[in-house]
Amino acid sequence: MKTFYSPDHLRHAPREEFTAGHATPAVEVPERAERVRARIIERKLGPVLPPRAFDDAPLLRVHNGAFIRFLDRAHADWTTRYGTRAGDAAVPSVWPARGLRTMRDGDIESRLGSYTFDTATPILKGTWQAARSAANVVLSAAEAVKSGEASAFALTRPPGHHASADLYGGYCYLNNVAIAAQWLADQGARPAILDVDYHHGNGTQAIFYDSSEVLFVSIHADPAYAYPHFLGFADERGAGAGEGANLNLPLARKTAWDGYADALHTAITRVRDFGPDVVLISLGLDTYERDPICRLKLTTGDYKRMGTMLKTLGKPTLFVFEGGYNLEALAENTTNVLEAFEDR
Ligand code: Q9C
Ligand code: ZN
Repeated sequence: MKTFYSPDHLRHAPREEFTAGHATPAVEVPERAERVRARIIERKLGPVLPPRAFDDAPLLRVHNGAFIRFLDRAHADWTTRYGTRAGDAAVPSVWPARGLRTMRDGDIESRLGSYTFDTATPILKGTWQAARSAANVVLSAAEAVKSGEASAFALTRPPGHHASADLYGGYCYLNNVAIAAQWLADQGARPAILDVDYHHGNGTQAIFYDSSEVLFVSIHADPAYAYPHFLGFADERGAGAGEGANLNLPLARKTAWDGYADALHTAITRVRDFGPDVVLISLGLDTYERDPICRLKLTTGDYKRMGTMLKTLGKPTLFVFEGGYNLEALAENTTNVLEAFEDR
């Protein structure tokens, strides 16, 4: 299996996020992708290739143009406003909640509050370059699958599935998997997205909610107790033409492989019934039993079982890297999925 990777992700190196009112050490760090890349080479999964440069058109099929311009300029605008006094990271402290007015062309504070929904997703000097290169990575991997590869892995960082058309958050800025799915649909394909990250892919769901062109299925910790808290419930089934093309499978705390496999079987059945000609997997490994911020109970061996089950779909498959924060186990868990999928 070909892996696509850009070292530009190293430019996005958060040191802290704000969780439960405290500055806590960042978990979405460069070492994540570096460890996975090293393990792919050690296990001889296949070549690790640089992306080619795509223009902005595929991004603009998914994201709002003003949002993209905001992301590109936000850190410079923050520095102009605050210098180094406010530290390295642009993070808002106020939001246009109910009754307040969204201000997408206001000052930097208004724009930060209007374009994000949490305090965990800092904008650093190199964030835009990293996110923009991740879009090239996922598009290059999509192009490989489109040209006949049975599978490909986009080793994207920062992740993407929490970002919607005009909102960033959850460590995500551009929605990598959505950009690839829309690009594939625009090439005439019929894509299905299966999101196995611990967290609900609220951004991906929102982007395709009204669409019957792209199926979205997500298995995740129930938002009744888990981030992103405000989307990802079982009654969200799509709207308009997209009615029925969205399936959420929320899981109870501490679900282990048996319960997880039931949901995965349901998800795979729905994907098969949709009749896709390409499958995109939002591959988060934060369902792991010792993930530092999550509460499901998958083991390192279970990721092989996951790869074997995904293989039964028998479709060209694009794996897109999302979350997973246990640095000791992340590379093994990731390559277990990919290797089991390839095994014949
Ligand atoms: N107290 C991804 O896995 N912070 N994003 C949660 C919990 C945000 C996760 C705070 C978690 C985002 C791609
Ligand atoms: Zn996650």
